[in-house]
Amino acid sequence: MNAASMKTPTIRSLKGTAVSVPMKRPLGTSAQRIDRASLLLVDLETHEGPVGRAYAFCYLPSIAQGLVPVVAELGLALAGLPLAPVDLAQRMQRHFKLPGVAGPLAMVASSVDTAAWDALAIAADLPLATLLGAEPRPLPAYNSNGLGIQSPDEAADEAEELLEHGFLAVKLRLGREEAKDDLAVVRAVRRRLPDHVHLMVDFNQALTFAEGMRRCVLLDDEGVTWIEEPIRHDDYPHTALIAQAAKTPIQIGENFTGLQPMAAALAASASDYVMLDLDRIGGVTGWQRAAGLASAYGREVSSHLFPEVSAHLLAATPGCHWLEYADWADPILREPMRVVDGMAVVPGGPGNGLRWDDEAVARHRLP
Ligand code: SMN
Ligand code: MG
Repeated sequence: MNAASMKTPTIRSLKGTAVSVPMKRPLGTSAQRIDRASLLLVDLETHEGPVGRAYAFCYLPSIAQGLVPVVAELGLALAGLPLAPVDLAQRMQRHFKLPGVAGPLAMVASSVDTAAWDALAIAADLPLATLLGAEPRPLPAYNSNGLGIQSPDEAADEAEELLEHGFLAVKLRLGREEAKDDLAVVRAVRRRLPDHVHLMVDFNQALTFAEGMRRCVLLDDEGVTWIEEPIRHDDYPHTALIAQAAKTPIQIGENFTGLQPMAAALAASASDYVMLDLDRIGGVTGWQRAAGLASAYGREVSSHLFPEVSAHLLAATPGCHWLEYADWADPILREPMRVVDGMAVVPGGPGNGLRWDDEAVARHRLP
């Protein structure tokens, strides 16, 4: 290889596209019912040819739409720069310094980072996992589709349906007014699932501290693998007290925006397990740093959303635990993620494997 062919590619442009795609199984959380996935698709073009891709899960259609010009403006600031994600991350921190790298702006910075790593892996002709130093391998996945707030019978039926593709774990949303109503659903679902199937539960921050203490201990002997976000996501001292009181491991992390909250949570022993959200933690660059932090504290690491890219990252994460599988981006993907015998398949082609189905994108595009 001559020196010229080894030059770092340079960024040509960034493009954001907002889409809203119907979800097969609506998700009724304690906070809100979601029945469409509002996604911001990010394309990063390089002068040399490789195009990097990522998407952000924006929760509301207006957020996806509102971020399209933000991506275009960031593209003007990054055009011509080398495709060097660590340097780009610093540049993006500066770009968003005054408004603050939080909420939707953190999603933009994270997805551009993810797209940059994709383009880099494509330029290197390697799967992202391989570029990060890990062999692509099948990963244990839990089925996070469906299982929103619903009746015990409906939840038990749905839990059974979710075992298709050999899933060995599912996640149930909790946080009803009354603890006894949550408990009735946990018991109905647990009874219906074979013993070896894991059942995770997620309160989505529904409880006060006092209720959290009471309701997490109530689940002590109900066969639950983890209890997620029982109280406010950023109340680490009280989450730590709940983790001490409850037998079931406590899981938090989907709301860590950047490394500082995660460092504070780990220092406070807030949870037994941590999960990382690619779009809040800082894309591939942020995830790798977070994986190091989790490893220093000896914590198991799971993923939150973005199964397609998180699979590459989890393969390269010490303490790799569970991949959260959801099919929410499938309608706009040319090759949706595959799960075989409950294990997610890390795509073996170059890059992270995200390719848009252009016709579907046009159909679901938001104005
Ligand atoms: C969740 C994910 C996506 C939208 C709403 C809620 C949930 C999870 O907290 O962990 O899957
Ligand atoms: Mg959650």
